[in-house]
Amino acid sequence: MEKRQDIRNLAIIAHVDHGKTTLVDAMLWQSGVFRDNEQVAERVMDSLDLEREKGITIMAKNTAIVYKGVKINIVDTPGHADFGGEVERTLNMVEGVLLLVDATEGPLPQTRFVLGKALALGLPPILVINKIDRPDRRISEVLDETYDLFIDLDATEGQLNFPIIYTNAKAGVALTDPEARGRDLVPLFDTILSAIPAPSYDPEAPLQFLVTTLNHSDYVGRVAVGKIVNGTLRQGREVMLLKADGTSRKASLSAVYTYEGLNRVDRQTAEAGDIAAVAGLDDIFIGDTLGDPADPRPLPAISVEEPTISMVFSVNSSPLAGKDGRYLTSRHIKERLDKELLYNVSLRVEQAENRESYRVSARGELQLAVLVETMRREGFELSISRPRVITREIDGQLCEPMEIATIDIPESFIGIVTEMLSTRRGRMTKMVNNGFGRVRLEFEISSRGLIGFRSQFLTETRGTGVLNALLSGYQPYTGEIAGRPNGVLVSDREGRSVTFAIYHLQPRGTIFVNPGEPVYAGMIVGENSRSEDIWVNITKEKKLTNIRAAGSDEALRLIPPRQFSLEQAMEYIADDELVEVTPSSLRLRKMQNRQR
Ligand SMILES: Nc1nc2c(ncn2[C@@H]2O[C@H](COP(=O)(O)OP(=O)(O)OP(=O)(O)O)[C@@H](O)[C@H]2O)c(=O)[nH]1
Ligand SMILES: [Mg+2]
Repeated sequence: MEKRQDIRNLAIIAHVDHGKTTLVDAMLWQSGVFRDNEQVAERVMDSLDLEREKGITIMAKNTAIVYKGVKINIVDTPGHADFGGEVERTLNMVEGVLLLVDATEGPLPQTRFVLGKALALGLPPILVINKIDRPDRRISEVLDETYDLFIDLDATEGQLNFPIIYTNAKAGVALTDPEARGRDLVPLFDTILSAIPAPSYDPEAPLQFLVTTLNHSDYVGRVAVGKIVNGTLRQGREVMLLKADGTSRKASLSAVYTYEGLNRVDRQTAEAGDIAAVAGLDDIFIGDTLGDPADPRPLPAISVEEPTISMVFSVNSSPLAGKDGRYLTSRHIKERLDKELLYNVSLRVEQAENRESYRVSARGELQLAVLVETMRREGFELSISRPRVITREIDGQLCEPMEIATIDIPESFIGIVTEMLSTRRGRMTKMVNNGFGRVRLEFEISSRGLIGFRSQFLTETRGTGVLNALLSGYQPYTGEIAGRPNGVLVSDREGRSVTFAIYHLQPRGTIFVNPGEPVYAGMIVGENSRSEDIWVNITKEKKLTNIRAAGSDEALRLIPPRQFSLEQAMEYIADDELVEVTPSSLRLRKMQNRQR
């Protein structure tokens, strides 16, 4: 075996929001990728619209910088648990990881998940304690908690000897001693060169390129990103495409790229050890190998965790369908989902019971919500059902996905939160008081029990609570969990909502619509304060019995309606309800348009 001393490949992994993308920004700036006066967006790697809006990374992305003559390929990964599949795959192209941990929050569920994957692959970590500028930082405790986590995950002696770097990613400062002063990321760059192994390869072996990510380019079509394990990629050269299912065919590479800063740069050749991308193969998929036609040697296929939650996507059948969307039919929806499957490996799509519907399975609600949000921006209309967990039969027993929920709250909310979770059949496994007036609780709870919990939790803790959850595996079914405690107010006819009617319905619960909004029979216009559903006339006008009363509607004070985000709407609805999604509106509705 030989080593590419001029290359390092690493992935940055962490729990959501611990600062990965911000650190990549600083690394890009300090390695001279941008001109001094260049206008560059903050968290430049978060380039998708939804990533910028939500402030989170959704897709893993590649970049490369040069430091002391060594090319450092960096993969920025998402920290949100729903996109854990992205992280898992990208670990197949690197030789080490930067594990970021927030200096205040410490290791959280996703830290455990991503670190577990990295250690299992034998990747050496560099521990980066980030956000050391936070006034409430607690560096030594966080360090202890991180060591505990490594031990808990059965790290080897070698893996436990990780170097530690302290950073303020926002200011672009890295230190080997948290109390020292610093100006730049040099200590981090130097540690990367010394602690992350150079990629090794077999100079005698034929081409082996493992596909770990797919991108799309309007110019060249599908672009497959991965690591050149052995051999050389050459533009125009004939290669063997070895599919993960065992079939193979010859193909020719129309383009070969490597990374330089934020760009994918065209190359004649790319050599073993580097992270590269190829174009020209429209049927290439994640887990496939490109090999030498004279000596094809497939690499082990990549495994991705199975989906745990599913939701039915169907045609928008509401009376208001087709008003503002461009893509309405089940064929449109099917084609769009098929396209998504090409890039989104952790997703599954199957025909649902109804011919016009598809069951889409994913790793979590946010992953599904992101897909729906993307589709509506592209001009789709659809209706979606309440998310359901995917159960499995294990040894003849019905099992369901379980999660570890980590909750940070002010002490005063312990009672209410514990009660909410126990009615959802959660079991408290840990309680730590950090002494800042906040406590951290850990619960073991079914994924089913967590559906709809997040919004309730935020309301009850007045927005001060932080909830993180991580799938921990399958366990026997935990029993019935009561659904939404409240019934809904359902419009019994088509028309427009009217101030007068809303005013008189307000005392019954919480209204979801503004005056003047179109409504239809079966549309949910509010929440009942009691448990049953009531069908109401929200279009009722005041009878104009005398002149003075006319127009006095303005005097009726309305409480602002409750508005739902897509995720909140998905979590809110019951089994016999749907969310109607169009490019410009979200409406909740009953599946039936008549009271039964
Ligand atoms: N005070 C402080 N804030 C930081 C630091 N690094 C990052 N942040 C902030 O933390 C927030 C999250 O940063 P991101 O870089 O998006 O975190 P991330 O790990 O990429 O998040 P995901 O990709 O969604 O998992 C942003 O508001 C950053 O400005 C730091 O060193 N100090
Ligand atoms: Mg990020």
